[in-house]
Amino acid sequence: MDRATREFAERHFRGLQGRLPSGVCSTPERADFIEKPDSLSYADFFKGYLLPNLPCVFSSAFTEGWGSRRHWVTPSGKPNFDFLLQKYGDMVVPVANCGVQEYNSNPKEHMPLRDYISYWKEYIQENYSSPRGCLYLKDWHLCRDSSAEDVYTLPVYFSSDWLNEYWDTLNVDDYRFIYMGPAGTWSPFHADIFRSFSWSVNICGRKKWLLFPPGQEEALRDCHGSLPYDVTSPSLLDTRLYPMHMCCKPPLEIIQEAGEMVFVPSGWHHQVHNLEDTISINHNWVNGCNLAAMWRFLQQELRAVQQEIHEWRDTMPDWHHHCQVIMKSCSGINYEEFYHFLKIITERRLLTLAEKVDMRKMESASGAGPGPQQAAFDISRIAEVLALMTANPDFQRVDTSAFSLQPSDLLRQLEEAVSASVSL
Ligand SMILES: O=C(O)CCC(=O)C(=O)O
Ligand SMILES: [Fe+2]
Repeated sequence: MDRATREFAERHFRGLQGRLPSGVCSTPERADFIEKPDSLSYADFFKGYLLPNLPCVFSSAFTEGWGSRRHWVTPSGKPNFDFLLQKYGDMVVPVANCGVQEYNSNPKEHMPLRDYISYWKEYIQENYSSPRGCLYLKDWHLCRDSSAEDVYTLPVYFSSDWLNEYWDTLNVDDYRFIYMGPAGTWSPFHADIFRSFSWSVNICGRKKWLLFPPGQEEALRDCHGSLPYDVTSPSLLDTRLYPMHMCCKPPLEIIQEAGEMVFVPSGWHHQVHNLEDTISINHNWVNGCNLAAMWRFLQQELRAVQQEIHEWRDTMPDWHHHCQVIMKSCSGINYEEFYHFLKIITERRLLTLAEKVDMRKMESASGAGPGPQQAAFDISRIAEVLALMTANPDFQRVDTSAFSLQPSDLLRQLEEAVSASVSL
């Protein structure tokens, strides 16, 4: 990131004064299509899509050199089952049954990739049908479970990714996924975990995306306040069931071809259909641009838990602590872990700023990507969100006595770093 982009970004967030961009943003007619890799710099992407939280599609030229596009695909553009079997056949993968609705998702089982590929081949032979239903391999953590070298290279636009940076330091998990499935497999209506961004590349095949800007989902709630499982279901036209549906604008539709890369902004609800036999790679990611959205989401998650067990509030000692425990098991994160996440990212950015002279050389050499200006921007975003957090009564109830660094001390360090980086 260059200095001008950082100033632009900091002005953008100062203008919001701690609020998220308000209300429903209107649905764009179409998503921008970026044809040539050298026509869009990191700063262009940052200012044009990440900050305004707008989707875009990158052409297949951006992923031309990826090993997966060479090895995982046959010359006719179909999944290369032989290669995948030989390389990954023994690995155990998660598989969802698209034909069975369980709440707003699908039941999942685990099986060796070998068995999933046998199923897939049979499914094709039987004209895309099977007594086992329509099975979709989803959320396979290939990078966590094996070396994914030669599979793909992280595009620079998506390199400020604190979620994966944080989980990599803990060495237990990641938010890097492989999806594969026959034509007809699909992902039900959802917004991504923690209000993260996602990017998704088709290694082969085609997808149809239906995207709704943040806030539009309110018009898609049913008479009980629940979001739909399938936004294409005719039941949405029943005004008794979906009383606000007529206020909902049609979604932004994207047809994503082989090799193309879709950027999904934070908090945009979406539903995704594989139009052909498709393999895709995606990451979920959070950074300074959607950190406040993540914090707001965590507060909503806690509120939902509190509502669920409110009747025990007066009789249960440690009720607030129990809410945090339940939140961690339902949402994968609670306030303590979110604080730890902010602390780890802060420490890494303070290191970058301490080494800024070397980093500045690096930045100018590569011409893009994170460096001291990005670190300074990150620090300013964490400072803003941590200030909100330390003022939050539920966070104030978290027992921080065993924390290696008290939140007030971290906030002071951040504020000092923000002041020192003004002249950077
Ligand atoms: O490709 C799919 O089925 C779902 C992908 C998705 O939801 C995402 O990348 O956020
Ligand atoms: Fe998603």
